[in-house]
Amino acid sequence: MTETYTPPRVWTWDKDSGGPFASINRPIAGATHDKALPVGQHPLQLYSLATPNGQKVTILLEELLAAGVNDAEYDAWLIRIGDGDQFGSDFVAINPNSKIPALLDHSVSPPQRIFESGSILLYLAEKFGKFLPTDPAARTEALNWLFWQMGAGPLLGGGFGHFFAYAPEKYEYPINRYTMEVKRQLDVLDRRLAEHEYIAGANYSIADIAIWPWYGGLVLGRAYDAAEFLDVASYKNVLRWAQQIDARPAVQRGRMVNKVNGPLEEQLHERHDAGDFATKTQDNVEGAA
Ligand SMILES: N[C@@H](CCC(=O)N[C@@H](CS)C(=O)NCC(=O)O)C(=O)O
Repeated sequence: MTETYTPPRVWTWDKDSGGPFASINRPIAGATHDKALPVGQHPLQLYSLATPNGQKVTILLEELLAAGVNDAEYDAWLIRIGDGDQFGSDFVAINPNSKIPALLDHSVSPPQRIFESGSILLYLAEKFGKFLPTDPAARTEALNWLFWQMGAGPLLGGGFGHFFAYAPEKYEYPINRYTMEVKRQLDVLDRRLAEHEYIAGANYSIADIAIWPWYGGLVLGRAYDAAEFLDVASYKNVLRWAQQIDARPAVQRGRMVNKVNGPLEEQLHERHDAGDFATKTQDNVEGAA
């Protein structure tokens, strides 16, 4: 029998809650320290980390560049959330919510701040006229799914992933609750992808780019070590779509940017130029020699 907890009348922050994020979780917003952020040579300055939310933006930027949009060149700076970089003063000025990804567009005056991954995807898709259909019905469908991800994702990450993989103890109630919901979400996607090649229809869009790092990663066995538990192989259409997107070179590059875990050859801590990927490959060849 799980020990039960009787909440006090008023919650107070008197002890850390345990788990791997205990040191960065706090119940107050705002900066904890003064810290200037670096600014590179390109108009787009990204401050991020290669979590699924971070990967959405670097994948879109790499896709835009691959589609010939040279103005999408960007500098990607590393924000180590485990070290509290998201609470530095310059970062908080871009994102008062202290979460990666955060983008500053210096091509407009004054520079435009963009936070929330969905807002960043929409901003870039509209700015460059790519990966978002212009036909009103198709555009609305893409936005339906973009916003679906914004609502659904926290139940996967903050709900299922947290209690299945990160909570200091395993509790049956939250694991059951969020497993039920995540399997329902996978079924929603599976039914949609049974009838359409991509999430929004016939064309690859920011809806795929938002959903893939979370749900594609999950069915490809890259998240929470939960592939068997969730029986991801049964969502055949999601798997087909996930593999198709995984094979795109821009997606492979986007996944590497600001990555600080996994195999070294997949990590590009900062990205300032398309050549950084080639240099990285060269480093690896030299490293292996
Ligand atoms: N809704 C936000 C979520 C962003 C988010 O949760 N970012 C996490 C990493 S995936 C973060 O920066 N966490 C740092 C913290 O919670 O202090 C988005 O889509 O941009």
